[in-house]
Amino acid sequence: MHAIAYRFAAVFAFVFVLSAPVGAKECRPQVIEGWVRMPPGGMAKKVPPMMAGFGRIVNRCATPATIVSAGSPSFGSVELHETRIVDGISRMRPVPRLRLAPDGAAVLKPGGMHLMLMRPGATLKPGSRIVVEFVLAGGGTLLGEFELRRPEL
Ligand SMILES: [Cu+2]
Repeated sequence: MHAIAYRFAAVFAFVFVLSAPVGAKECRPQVIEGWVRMPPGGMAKKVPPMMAGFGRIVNRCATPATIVSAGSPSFGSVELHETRIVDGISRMRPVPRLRLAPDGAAVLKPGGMHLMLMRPGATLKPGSRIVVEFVLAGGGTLLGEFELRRPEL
């Protein structure tokens, strides 16, 4: 009798643990296919002052979300930038707010919008997984994972 009761209790607790965080958590956008471009020449000699991050930020929620800042334990600072051609010259400018419509997505790609990752830590190497935390308007956060890759990949 006791053994069966314990087993039911264990199964119930397990299901509760699995389902509780999902039910309690608000819907948040997700980062998919995140990667960071390692500068040409690698980092054998010297850590470069900055790197660019790419991927997609997908909002599968029923409500819009706005990213207002970003940070990473692997970098001194992180900003969202966009690249634009002005008078034939490629220029970058910060994107202070990135709004994601319901079922919308932002594409970060070379030559377009990107994450500017400044002052990298010395331990980064190809294959490193970089965690970036995005802060949403209203105070929520979301975590994205970015893989450090060589430029030719
Ligand atoms: Cu930039």
